[in-house]
Amino acid sequence: MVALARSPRGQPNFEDASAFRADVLAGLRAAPKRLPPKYFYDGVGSLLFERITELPEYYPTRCEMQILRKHAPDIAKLVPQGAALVEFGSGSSKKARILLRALRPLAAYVPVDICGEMIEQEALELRPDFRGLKVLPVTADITQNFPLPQPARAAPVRVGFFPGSTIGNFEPHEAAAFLRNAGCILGAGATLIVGVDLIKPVEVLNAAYNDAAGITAKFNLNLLVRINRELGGTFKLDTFEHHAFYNRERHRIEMHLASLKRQKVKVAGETIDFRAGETIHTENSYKYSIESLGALARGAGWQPAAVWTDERQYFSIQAFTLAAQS
Ligand code: AVJ
Repeated sequence: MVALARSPRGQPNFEDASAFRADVLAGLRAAPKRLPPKYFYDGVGSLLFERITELPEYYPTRCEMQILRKHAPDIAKLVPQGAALVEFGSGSSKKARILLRALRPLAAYVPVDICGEMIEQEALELRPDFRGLKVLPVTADITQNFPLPQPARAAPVRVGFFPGSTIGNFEPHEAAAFLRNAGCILGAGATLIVGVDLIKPVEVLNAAYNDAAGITAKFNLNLLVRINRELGGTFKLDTFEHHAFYNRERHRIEMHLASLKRQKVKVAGETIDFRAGETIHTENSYKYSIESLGALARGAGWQPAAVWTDERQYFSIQAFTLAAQS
């Protein structure tokens, strides 16, 4: 998982239990209270996220897949023969598969994720379908610098792939830091292909995070279920409510869990006080315009090269090339 976000997990994540405990306690002691969205993706959370991607209101996954399918031949033109493809925070390789089918022979496909077991599993499933392709998973935190496997380093160029609008889980300054770091990892001549959710009518955004079937609410509340199970928490699920809304000033969906009453909750032996209506901020999902992401990328040393969107302009796939010096 990205230090902050990630893409859909296919499996429980295997992060250090003590990091989970420390992050949860720090977040619940803070004012306002918050929890990192990366912890949504335990086994149940990953399955709930899969269900979210199939909801009628949740457009991003469908839009991105549609753009990828429709424009794969054009996107593939940005990836020279013999390049190495590096996927950041890959989770499931569902989207990479569409690209891989359209690409000329590659030096390697390098899925990078903090959850090692999952990408190893994905690699096992990918290899028989792409015979002759070197699939070289790397277990790493994509917000940090990490070494690429030798065949990827030896390739004439490297192309990054960061789908799923995972970039939207970062604060804008963190997104810029990620882009700069990706430039360092990929090196001279690199291209970066990023899937980004776009600013759109507020009703569409609000509906996508407040689905009628209540799956997003379950996904959000599952964080408390996980804390109860893994950290001996005493959260009563029926005393917290899912709140999700678009913050127009900051161009982001915010997700919160609101305490319906004044109460005390125990977590890892510590008592946490809640006022009636007090919330835990569990996620930001930033929305960009083509221009605003372009400006952010330029600031991080990348030159906008191409953009693809769906007809409604709900979602975008944006390509950048590394500026000569940055
Ligand atoms: C996987 C971070 C892109 O922000 O839309 C879906 C996660 N949260 N519904 C998003 C999510 C609530 C999703 N990302």
